[in-house]
Amino acid sequence: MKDKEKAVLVGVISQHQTKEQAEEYLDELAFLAETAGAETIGRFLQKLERPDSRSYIGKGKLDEVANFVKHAEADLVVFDDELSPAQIRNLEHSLSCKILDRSNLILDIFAARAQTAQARTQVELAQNQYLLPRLTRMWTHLQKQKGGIGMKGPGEKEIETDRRAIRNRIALLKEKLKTIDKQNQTQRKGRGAIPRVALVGYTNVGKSSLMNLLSKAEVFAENKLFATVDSTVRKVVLDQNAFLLSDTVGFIRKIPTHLIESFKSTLDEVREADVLLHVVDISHPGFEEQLVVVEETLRDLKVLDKPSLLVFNKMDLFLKNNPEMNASDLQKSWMAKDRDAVFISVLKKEGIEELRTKLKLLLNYVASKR
Ligand SMILES: Nc1nc2c(ncn2[C@@H]2O[C@H](COP(=O)(O)OP(=O)(O)OP(=O)(O)O)[C@@H](O)[C@H]2O)c(=O)[nH]1
Ligand SMILES: [Mg+2]
Repeated sequence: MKDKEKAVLVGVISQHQTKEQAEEYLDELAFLAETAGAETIGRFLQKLERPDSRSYIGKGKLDEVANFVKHAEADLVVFDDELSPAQIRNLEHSLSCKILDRSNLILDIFAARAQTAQARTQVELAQNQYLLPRLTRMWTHLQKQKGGIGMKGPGEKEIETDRRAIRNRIALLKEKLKTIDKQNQTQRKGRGAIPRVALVGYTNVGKSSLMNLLSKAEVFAENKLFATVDSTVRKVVLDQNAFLLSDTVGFIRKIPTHLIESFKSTLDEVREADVLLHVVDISHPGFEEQLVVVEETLRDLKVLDKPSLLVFNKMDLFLKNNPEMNASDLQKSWMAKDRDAVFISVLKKEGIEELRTKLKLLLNYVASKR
């Protein structure tokens, strides 16, 4: 097996961030890099009001990174924000390796994970839209590289073609998606009046694991970001109540805009759900911010007002790290204040009965409104 590509990560600590937050963001970028198949060998952070418009970081810092890249023989440098064509051009002058940004990584992971025709088409659309304004720079600089991270999806053939070909491809993919959407709509209509519950949440919080537990389905779950890119729907019977449970792609901060746009139809499962189960990984140091990122995404999708239940998962890990806490303290805290919340561990199968009870109440409520 080929050795892992060696990656160097670069981020900016903006005005409104603490050093800890910036480190945590870089941890997430490292996790993304790992999921994409790279090994992180260096991390650089610089305090800046905002990323530098020419080279993302300042000249001095860039020299430092360039030096490190040279000596450590890094294969790629990953920047924690989407780079503009001008930034890529300038960085190319200073760094003698592959240059990627956060969006590249996410798109790459999605491309590797997409299974259905719908997800594959959606990812390819997002990749093409991302590439269009960066075409000349990205192509020439990536073309010199032999495959690897950042190169999944559009193949050599497309690399040689021009902007117009990419535009045509975008138009074609949009048409293809329209057709798939129509088929899916018909399929969903066929499901009848059975209530629908959607699992939503940040990536890697345990949505697929919970789906497996509740429906005994075998949905791919692992400790990687974006294990799930497609949607899966399963019928679940809770006592007398049957409902359809859907598991879908997780959210993340700074998600590439094109990706959200092209995944709109996958997110129809969320838009058309009667009840949302918002799963949160309470053991994650940044879970409060993740919760906000998800709520903002739900607001964008105009579904924030749907009946929902907050499901704080991975309580086993949380309690291990915080032995002084217990579930009843949490029930009284802000997390369960003015909203429905349960504290569970899918791993230990704890709190699942309470989750079932609360879900039943929500389903009854939904039924009474019909
Ligand atoms: N300790 C602990 N780990 C858990 C628990 N639930 C899930 N996990 C682990 O968390 C990781 C992510 O689980 P998934 O179910 O794939 O998460 P997901 O939300 O579907 O993730 P994406 O599809 O990547 O967005 C896996 O390694 C699970 O084994 C839990 O209650 N406790
Ligand atoms: Mg999943």
